[in-house]
Amino acid sequence: MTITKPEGRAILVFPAAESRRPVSLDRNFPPMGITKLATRLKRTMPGIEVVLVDEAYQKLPEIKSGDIVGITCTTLNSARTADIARLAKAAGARVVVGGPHANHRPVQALTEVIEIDQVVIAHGEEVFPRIVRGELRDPIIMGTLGCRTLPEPLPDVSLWGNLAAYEDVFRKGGWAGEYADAVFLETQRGCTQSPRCSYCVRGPAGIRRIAREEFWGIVKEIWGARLGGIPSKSVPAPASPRQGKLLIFDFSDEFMAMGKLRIAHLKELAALRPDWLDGKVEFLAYARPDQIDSPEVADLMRRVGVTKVSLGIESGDPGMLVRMNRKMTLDDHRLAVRLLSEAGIKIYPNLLLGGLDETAESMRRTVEHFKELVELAKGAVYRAGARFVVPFPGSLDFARLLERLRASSVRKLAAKAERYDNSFVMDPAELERDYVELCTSITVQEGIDAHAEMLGFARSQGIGMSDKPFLS
Ligand code: B12
Ligand code: SF4
Repeated sequence: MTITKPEGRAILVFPAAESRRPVSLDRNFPPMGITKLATRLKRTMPGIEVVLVDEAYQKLPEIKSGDIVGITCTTLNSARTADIARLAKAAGARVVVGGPHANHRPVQALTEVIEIDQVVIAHGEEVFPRIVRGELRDPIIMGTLGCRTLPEPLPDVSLWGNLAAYEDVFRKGGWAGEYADAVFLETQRGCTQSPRCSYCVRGPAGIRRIAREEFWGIVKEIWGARLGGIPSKSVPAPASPRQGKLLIFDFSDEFMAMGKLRIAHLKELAALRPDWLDGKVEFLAYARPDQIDSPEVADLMRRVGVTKVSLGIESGDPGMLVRMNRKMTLDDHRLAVRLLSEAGIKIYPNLLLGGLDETAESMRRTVEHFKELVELAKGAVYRAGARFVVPFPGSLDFARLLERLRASSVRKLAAKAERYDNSFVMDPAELERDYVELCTSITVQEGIDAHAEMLGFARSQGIGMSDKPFLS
């Protein structure tokens, strides 16, 4: 393989989210997508200068002619992505955009923001070095969808320098009382059930997971670097030594891609787990309730070290669950909550307000279902979330919104469907509001009231909950 050095630097940016309402910008670990891209680039082209920028904490450096600027675009930062692209192009840089929003708007990105040179769909690790070297020149480039193992399972976080800004967020946040440190780990990419939930933008992305034989070695390296005093090339040590437990947030769509084979996968993982990790490392994983369907699954998760589960409940109304394409029942929710609680795993139920054709009655059933689950969990619910649906482009709910706009007899609304369909830069708060107005029978105020009732109940039970129901 020939390694040619491009003229300038590779500047990889996670842009600031722009929204009228506050969103959870606080991260106690750097954005993983651009960290993985930078890792692969450095490993493929060691001579290249890579600059990583997380606009939540760092300023964009002065961009120069010959630089290549790579941007992760989510719907929340699409406006800022366009601004950075313009700035970069004016300075003479090449502009490449990827990420969840760009994945679903490649043509719109190139048409609306002519300063964007290339858009990458799906995972970028394999294609990005080739783009930097000028080998891939098409405006739309297909990244990798699936193959067996996850690329860069342990990315080089040291490329960020020290993690002081993130450590500060951790110190001020809620986890600091319970853990000495918290880091992010992606154990798997893609959803074993996609296309499934109507609000999701992730599939189809193929399934890639950390090779099981590598899993505990990676966990050991992270723990060693952060708390064990064992230097690592990839994970920087904290600014000052700490003592206590490490929380690993597995932000994957599903912990180690359990899918139908979850018992076999978990057994294998549990069998390989080194005993010395006891009391040192815990995992927070995401799960669908219908996957926690036997005491064996819950016990195995606990044995592997999962102590907290973020559980997608979404609605307490059977009809809403069908419209959200959840393919599960209220009894599945109840069983999962009972099994997790019995296995000693804490639960974070997530709920959604304002799904397709939500009514005041269906929302009431969600409020009651939430209360019922908290009682069933017998103290195991430690936090909860409830927010309005945002129909992000790429989701079934976005397509439904366009359908309703087009079917409207109001000409202005039909024109709005065209605008949404053709736009790259979008205002998520406007999408959220339009969805409530056109796709539900509730008002925003009714959603706020339902949230307030859940919040009051959560507080009375000592359960943490965000005080707002808005994402954007
Ligand atoms: C972890 C996570 C977070 C963490 C971030 C922690 C961290 N330190 O990274 C936290 C909790 C902070 C967070 C916050 C939010 N998140 Co979030 N988050 C995720 C999650 C679960 C994983 C993201 C991730 O790192 N994936 C793994 C990496 C490797 O993949 P990636 O980022 O997509 O990058 C790859 C490709 O996209 C591509 N790529 C990306 N950028 C670029 C750039 C170039 C140049 C190239 C070539 C390729 C490329 O290559 C990368 C490597 O393969 C995703 C869902 C998911 N499974 O992806 C949601 C997701 C990204 N989040 C989402 C949302 C909505 C939010 C919040 C608004 C939530 C909130 N309540 O406020 C905030 C907003 C944050 C912001 N500033 O935009 C949505 C975005 C939807 C959209 N259309 O924009 C997602 C898709 C989940 C969902 N379906 O709703 N999030
Ligand atoms: S929300 Fe989760 S279960 Fe649903 S399709 Fe997306 S990743 Fe899969």
